[in-house]
Amino acid sequence: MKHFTSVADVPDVPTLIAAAAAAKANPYQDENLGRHKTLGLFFFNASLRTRLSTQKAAENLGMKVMVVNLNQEGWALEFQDGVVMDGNKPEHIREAAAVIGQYCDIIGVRSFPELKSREADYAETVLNGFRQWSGKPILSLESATRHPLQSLADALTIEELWKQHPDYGKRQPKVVLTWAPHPRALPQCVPNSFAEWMGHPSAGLDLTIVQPEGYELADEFSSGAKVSYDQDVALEGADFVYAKNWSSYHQYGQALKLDRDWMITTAKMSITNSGKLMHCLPTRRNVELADEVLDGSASVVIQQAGNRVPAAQAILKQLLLAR
Ligand code: SN0
Repeated sequence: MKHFTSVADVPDVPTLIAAAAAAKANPYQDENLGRHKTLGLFFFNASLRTRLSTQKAAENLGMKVMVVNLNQEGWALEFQDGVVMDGNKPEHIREAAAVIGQYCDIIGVRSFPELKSREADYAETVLNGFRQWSGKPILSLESATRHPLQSLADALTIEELWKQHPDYGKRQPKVVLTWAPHPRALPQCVPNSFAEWMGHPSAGLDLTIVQPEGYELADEFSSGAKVSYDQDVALEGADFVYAKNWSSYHQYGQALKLDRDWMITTAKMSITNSGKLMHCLPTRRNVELADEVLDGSASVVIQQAGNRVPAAQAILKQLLLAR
């Protein structure tokens, strides 16, 4: 695996999930693999889980890690070619990425969408700028359209829990990705990636995406899923409920309405088949998820966040091996 920016970079997803499970069981099995190798983590947006879990995963592999909050600490970067740089952006991505490539063996980048122009965001200008000009393997720490590190941790979490279920081996688990309310307009990254990973036949699960009208994801992500507009119907018999807010793709970047009755409550969870509740975090309590659910036994969000470490470790290992 040369880069990790989407599921398309992964040769075989089940093998990668197994590698993440192995890294969880024995975190120091490859503690010398990253010796004398440097991981640079570059953030244009806030991060808690991604930053800490990727740093810890790299350290488990013996790597050195440099973390930079580029939006606060670096020079503002110009990404357009051929511009006269007499404005407020002192450095071009061509030099910045090439220089970072001199210092780092693997480069992680977090860059959310601006949610103003669909064409600009879905062109992945920032991620691709680093990819094009650094000459080094690129690790997405959530880009404009995807969050694949999260999806691998999600896949590991579902596998761990489903293996303990009495129906394991008898049927596919029913997984429901549900839109949930939020006071702001958020990226489509997490649901895009979740749909792209879990809707693939090799995932071996039955995926439904449920959302209010106008919040449909792009077909390229949702084509492997059943699509529903009725949350109560969709939740029937669910083994896993993945709640997340996202802004509209078709009315690009907009929060169309708040729809507070889409919040996940105990009453909603009671429709499921003793379903487990997942969320990538951070979550807005009592807007997306009610306290009673988040603090109750159905919630697996902390296990899910814990799994970010072995997920990142399995990916960094593959990137190190491919060098
Ligand atoms: C990000 C998102 O993509 O939805 C990161 C999730 C891993 N979430 C937010 O930006 C939440 C911000 C807020 O105001 O709650």
